[in-house]
Amino acid sequence: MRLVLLGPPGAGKGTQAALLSEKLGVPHISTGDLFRANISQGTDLGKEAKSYIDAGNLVPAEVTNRMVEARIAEPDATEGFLLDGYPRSVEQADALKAMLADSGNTLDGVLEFRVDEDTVVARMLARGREDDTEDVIRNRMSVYQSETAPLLEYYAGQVSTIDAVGEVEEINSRALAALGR
Ligand code: B4P
Repeated sequence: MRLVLLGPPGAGKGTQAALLSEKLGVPHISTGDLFRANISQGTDLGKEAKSYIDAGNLVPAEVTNRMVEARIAEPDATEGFLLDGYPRSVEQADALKAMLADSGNTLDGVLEFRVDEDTVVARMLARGREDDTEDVIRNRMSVYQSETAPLLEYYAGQVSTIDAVGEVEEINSRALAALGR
């Protein structure tokens, strides 16, 4: 099963992806986690990504696309994956389409986690990651609206919208139901 998880920053995509990955038996691939691992290991990719992440801007698409292409080519992803936080722009979505076509695959679906802005800001302030300051969060929200929200139109007909306000387990049940599980 090849799925894309969409939703604003702090919508709980990472939280839900971890649960879904276990239940569906496919790897959880989070571009945010991959960037943070590169930053903590001090790799060239991490050095390049850090300033964008600290400001709440998107890391350039060519860097991100290359990283994802390498990750989905790994053996654990041949039968499927959950993409969390990727694609985040139409340019990235076009790149993903080309990557999948190269391997003779297509997407099986897109889950949109829908939640209001006040809830996500409160969740992220409570989490307190380095890029979770109020200014940076507001910028990430505005980047989401301009760059990522157009993907709902891009994937029209493939999107299942999940109400992402509530308890984690309750939201997980909604996501599984949307997938017919
Ligand atoms: P991400 O790591 O993807 O960060 P996120 O959108 O904030 O997280 P998510 O929606 O997964 O929320 P989470 O489950 O953690 O991106 C960080 C940065 O990396 C971006 O700003 C960008 O710079 C860069 N980046 C990433 N991907 C990129 C790409 N494709 N292209 C370019 N740049 C890219 O949940 C948030 C909090 O809420 C947690 O504390 C969680 O415990 C809590 N929570 C979750 N569900 C809850 C619930 N039901 N109730 C209460 N709290 C809940």
